Amino acid sequence: MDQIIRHIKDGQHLLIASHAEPDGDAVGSLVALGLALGKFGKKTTLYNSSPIPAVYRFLSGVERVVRHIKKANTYDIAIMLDCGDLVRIGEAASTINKIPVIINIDHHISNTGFGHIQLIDTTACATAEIVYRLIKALEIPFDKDIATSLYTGILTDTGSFRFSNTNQAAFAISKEMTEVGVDAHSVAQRVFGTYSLGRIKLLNMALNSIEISDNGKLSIMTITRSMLNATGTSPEDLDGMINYARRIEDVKVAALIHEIKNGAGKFSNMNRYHVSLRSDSSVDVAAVASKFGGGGHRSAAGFQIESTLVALKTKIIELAENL
Ligand SMILES: [Mn+2]
Repeated sequence: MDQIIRHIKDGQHLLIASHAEPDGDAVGSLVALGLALGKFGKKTTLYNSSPIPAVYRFLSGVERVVRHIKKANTYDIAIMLDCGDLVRIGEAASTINKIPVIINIDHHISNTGFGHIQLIDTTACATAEIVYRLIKALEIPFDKDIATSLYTGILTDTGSFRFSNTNQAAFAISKEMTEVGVDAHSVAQRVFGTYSLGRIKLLNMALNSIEISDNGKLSIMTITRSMLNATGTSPEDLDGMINYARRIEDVKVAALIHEIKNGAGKFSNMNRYHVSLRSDSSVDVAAVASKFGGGGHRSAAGFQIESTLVALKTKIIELAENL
């Protein structure tokens, strides 16, 4: 923390970024730190390679997030948030790699330890918790906008204070942020309040796709590109759908298979898939995901793979039998 503070104080132009296809923690941490360092008198650029999901666009400061960065020598420091691996940043990863000081702030157990300085706390409920500590250590006063971003990060990453990463800090920070002006009801309305009709239709298809392994311990939900096309939805609409597969009685692990694009191979039935894994925490899905080159937390992890759908399901079911 002391090293990071020294670098921030000396920094001229700081690049702050979070992982592609951002969730509430990735957006909230990014915006909160950007607003806070702005108040601290620092020149900052906020970067995310993906569009900000509609449900998080109410946060003040998201309009500052850009999808492209300038040459590496524009910035003297890069602060990477909620990003287990530098490649998760997306397109700009190779440019960021050339920035003189890379600071890695995260709570993923699978973090590769990339960068020059690491502030990784796997007991933190969200990266927003660590960003809170950093803002506090810099003695930057919280205001309603910073507080709302941090609260959104904690609210979403803890699944509304229900997931196993929900700790005392989640409540303590949330209490402090409400004292600074966070309107918990209005945040909840924005983040969880309404769904587009397309998203409800996609949910219907996703529920129909659920398969259960013979031993009843694994559920698989499959979402193809044609489902997204048919419902006019985008990948951000998948957010949270895996929880329906995870909540089924006796299920210990849920897998969401999301078809991303055609495979590079010559066989037309090969596709690139993103697989999200969730467990009731009796199974370490980060360990499972790492076998496929992915990562995450004990009860929430993921990986990408090029495969046929049938072969991929077979692999996942084999895994279930070994649970
Ligand atoms: Mn997070």
